[in-house]
Amino acid sequence: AFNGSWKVDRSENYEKFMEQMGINVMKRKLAEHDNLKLVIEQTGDTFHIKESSTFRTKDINFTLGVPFDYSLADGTEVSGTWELEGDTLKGKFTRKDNNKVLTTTRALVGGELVQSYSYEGVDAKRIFKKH
Ligand code: MYR
Repeated sequence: AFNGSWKVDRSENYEKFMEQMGINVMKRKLAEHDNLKLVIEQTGDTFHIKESSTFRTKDINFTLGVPFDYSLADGTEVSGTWELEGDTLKGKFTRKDNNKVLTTTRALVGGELVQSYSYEGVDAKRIFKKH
């Protein structure tokens, strides 16, 4: 059900979240208009995601419950796992530079893909539309 091509439509509190992540103001301004697009292809427990934005394009492959490494668009490296709980994907990732945890979820809400992010007490959302 996550399958498809998703384009970010709007964000909530994302600027504050990035600030909490330690991203400088210039990068935050750019990141607010990153035109993030995710092409998600799920086959059983395995996901292939093509991420593209004004920053980069990236191919991501992971299997539910199996840890993997990922680098954020600003270069921050994390390692963690996605799991499926009911219809919600739940991700828990640990930053390699400071060992702090970033949690994230993906869920379909009214035909939109809602991704939530949480880091050190600050929550944000990005909402994607199918296209
Ligand atoms: C994926 O499934 O797309 C790859 C794994 C995602 C890991 C967590 C993503 C958090 C992204 C936060 C961006 C914040 C910029 C500071």
